[in-house]
Amino acid sequence: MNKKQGFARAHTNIALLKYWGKVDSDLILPANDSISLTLDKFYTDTKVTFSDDYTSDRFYLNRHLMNPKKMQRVNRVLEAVKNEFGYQGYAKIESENHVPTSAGLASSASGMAALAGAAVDALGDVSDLNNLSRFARLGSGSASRSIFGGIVHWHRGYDHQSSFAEQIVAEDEIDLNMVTIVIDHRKKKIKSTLGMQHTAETSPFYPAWVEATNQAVPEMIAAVKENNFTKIGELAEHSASMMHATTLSSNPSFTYFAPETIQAIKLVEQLRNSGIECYYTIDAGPNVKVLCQSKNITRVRDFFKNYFAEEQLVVAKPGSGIKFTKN
Ligand code: 2P0
Repeated sequence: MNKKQGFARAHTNIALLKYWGKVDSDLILPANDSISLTLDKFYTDTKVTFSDDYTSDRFYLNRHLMNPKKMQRVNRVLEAVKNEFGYQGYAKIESENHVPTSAGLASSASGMAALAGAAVDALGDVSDLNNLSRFARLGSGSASRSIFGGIVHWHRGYDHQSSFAEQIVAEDEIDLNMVTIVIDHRKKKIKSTLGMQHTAETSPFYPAWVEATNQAVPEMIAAVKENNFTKIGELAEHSASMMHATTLSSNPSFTYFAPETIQAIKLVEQLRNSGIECYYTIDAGPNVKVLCQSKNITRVRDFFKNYFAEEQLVVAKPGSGIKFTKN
């Protein structure tokens, strides 16, 4: 049996300047650039085996076989990689998620990045990280950023070739940490893909969102390169607020916020006003992520322990880019 095997580990990321809406939903070309922080603890390990003997592609997530009908995004990545390397057989994909749902983080970014990396590792050369980023993007937009460690910039581009991510600074060059307040760890009611599409189609604020985000990109890049925590935090908080304003202004309107989301926002403001510098960011769900410097992680956690259970508070630090071994 002629087998080719590849492996990759990719970490999740949290957007500082958010991706929210596409101009092309087949290629996953976003309306605006985005910038993210890759996180250390949460990752996906994926092994891909190609064999001429297989008769279909199969995907095992945490050892459970995925329904082939739910494999469209996996197939998009696989087909693109197979085409690039001229491979005609099928694949067995074995993926282990180390992104506990209880951590309030999504796993599609690390999952699709690890899939792209392992598939390319099996068939060809993994040294072109920008190309891995393009393949990951075809699975999930935010996955394009999970190829790299530290702080990462996804260029929106205008076609498959020009839409990929790049590292701005490495994980050891930035003092930026995240304390997640897990308000609800259940699956979100309105998936990001649908939420962003509805917003882009119906919010009169949407063009302003795109323009404001693209304008903030050079400011965020400069702030990151200077390790200017205040500026990074202010830009990140504003980006999250603007993104959530587009959902409120869509028609029919919706919000990802729960009552405790507002409570946590107010507490972040209170803590900041008391002299402990921190900023919030929020994704397509109710959980609030608090950005802070290393010296304040314990103080931030201790403050929030007064209002939330200890298990609801999850700390993450900057993480590394994709790896092709387990160590
Ligand atoms: C982000 N989110 O920049 C934004 C902020 C959620 C809020 O990227 O449709 O799962 O697969 O490209 O990548 C989540 O969206 O969406 C996301 P698709 P994805 O992190």
